[in-house]
Amino acid sequence: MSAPRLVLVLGDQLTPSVAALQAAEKGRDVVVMAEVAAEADYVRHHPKKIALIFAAMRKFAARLEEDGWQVAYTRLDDDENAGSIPGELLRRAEEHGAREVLATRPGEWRLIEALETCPLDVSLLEDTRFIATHAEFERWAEGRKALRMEYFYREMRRKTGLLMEGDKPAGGKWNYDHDNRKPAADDLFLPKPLWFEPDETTENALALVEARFSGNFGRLHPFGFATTADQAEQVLDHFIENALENFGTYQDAMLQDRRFLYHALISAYLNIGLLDPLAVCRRVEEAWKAGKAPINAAEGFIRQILGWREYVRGIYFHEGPDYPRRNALNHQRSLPALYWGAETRMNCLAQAVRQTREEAYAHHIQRLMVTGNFALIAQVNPAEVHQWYLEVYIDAFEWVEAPNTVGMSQFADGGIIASKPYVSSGNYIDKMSDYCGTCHYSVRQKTGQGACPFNLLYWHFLVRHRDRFEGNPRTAQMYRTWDRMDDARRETVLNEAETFLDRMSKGETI
Ligand code: FAD
Ligand code: DLZ
Ligand code: SF4
Repeated sequence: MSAPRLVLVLGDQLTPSVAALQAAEKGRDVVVMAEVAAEADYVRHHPKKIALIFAAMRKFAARLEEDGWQVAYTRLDDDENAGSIPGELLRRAEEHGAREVLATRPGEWRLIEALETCPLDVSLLEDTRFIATHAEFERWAEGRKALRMEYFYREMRRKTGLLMEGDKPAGGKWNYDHDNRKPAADDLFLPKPLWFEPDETTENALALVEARFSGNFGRLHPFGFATTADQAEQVLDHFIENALENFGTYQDAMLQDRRFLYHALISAYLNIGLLDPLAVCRRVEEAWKAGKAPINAAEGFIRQILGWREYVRGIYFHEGPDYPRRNALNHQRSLPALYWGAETRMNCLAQAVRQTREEAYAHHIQRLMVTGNFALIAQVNPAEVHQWYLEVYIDAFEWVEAPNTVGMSQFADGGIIASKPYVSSGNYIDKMSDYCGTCHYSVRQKTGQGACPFNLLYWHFLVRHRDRFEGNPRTAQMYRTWDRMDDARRETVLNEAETFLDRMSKGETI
């Protein structure tokens, strides 16, 4: 029999359809899975994220063994653990007399480079779990002046036939976002997230994480995440049955005691391989066809996965390894301690951070228009913002996190992803949430003692970057509003904003 090959399956590649497994031969090849310090420590991940990945890896390995695969699995606390993925491959290569490695291209430049320089014969196979191939994205991007998601999304609709009637979009419009901006009223019938009581395997992973990572930001217990593909399917079913109908309408709403609203809570499962993106979109399309959800909900949801998720991945690989370090606006302040749970009087931030610490989850608008918006108008160094998002969310992997943070949220790529900076005064937060009612600051107050800091920093940001944004049709109107204010008021806003930023930089409670 020919020599065995090693088949690498990473912690976010947990599906039998992953390319390396598809290319391998059962009975000949050895699947290598390893919990390693290099992956668990390269940032201080939220403890829930590490527990999810280790529990899901262990269960997936057991499933592969049941299916007849030979699996060499290394636990984090195994004595011989080499500490890194290339180290584990070398150790297993020696053990099994193997030279060749089949690997699915990782979702992060750091690990791609580590595999490319590993002294074994590593074949990096394209990750076929995505709907667009790299070649398709590159063909779409070639020669375009602006890489806007909306046009890429239309290509993907045509490619997959999702929500298409012949060559026309279902219902006559490509995008129903216009119907999707309602603030939420608290609703007693809001769906409750599904909860999975930890089994023995999950309990073991939790104990390991508690022993090794309890210093990381984030609460480990209680832990009720799905850790197998079957359970992740149940989460999807639950969403389709109970929340999809209202997903579009309340997509941007925020309520402080209703953390999950009508969101699907499936990003982590998609990102680690427990759910397949195209299959998820097809399920939602079926629900729409069956009359279970209106078009604005189905289209809004499918756009997030078929459009945004595929698009940000395309951008991450198109732009290259330096992308997460870009800083087009030259913002240099440090991330304030409130992001790590230090006291703040800003209720919106306190709520978003508390929820993040407890759940490893915040929905898109909390990430974009509360924590992201504040970091941007407070002119925080985007590299620090990027690191924060990578550390604190259960679904954070660099290919999806960096474009969302560095590009969409911080405008640090100079406008490749976002056609305008996502900044707002307190008004937007007040309109979309119930945060302001119980805040120390007054959202209606524009200056003076107790004025909402978003109201000051918003203008300060726009004034500082006037050269860049004044000519942008999407922000030009704001400069006209600013110019109409009287001089004294403008001076007060800018002085108060400076004072606030100085206090923030000195570490005072803000
Ligand atoms: P829903 O709101 O129910 O949406 C359904 C699905 O659409 C999600 O599960 C997700 O797979 C996909 N999706 C929605 N928006 C996006 C988007 N902008 N980019 C990619 N996919 C999207 N998402 C991650 O998966 N990992 C991250 O690390 C991540 N970091 C983010 C950082 C910032 C600053 C911002 C603004 C957004 C980030 N997002 C990230 C996108 C989005 O916030 C999450 O995908 C979403 O909140 C996950 O919750 P959900 O499953 O309930 O999503
Ligand atoms: C995120 C993560 C963690 C915490 N631990 C492991 C691990 O021990 N072993 C592993 O194979 N993968 C892990 N991962 C996922 C990787 O970091 C992920 O594959 C890369 O970031 C590329 O997306
Ligand atoms: Fe946030 Fe300002 Fe509202 Fe307070 S008043 S919750 S700081 S937007």
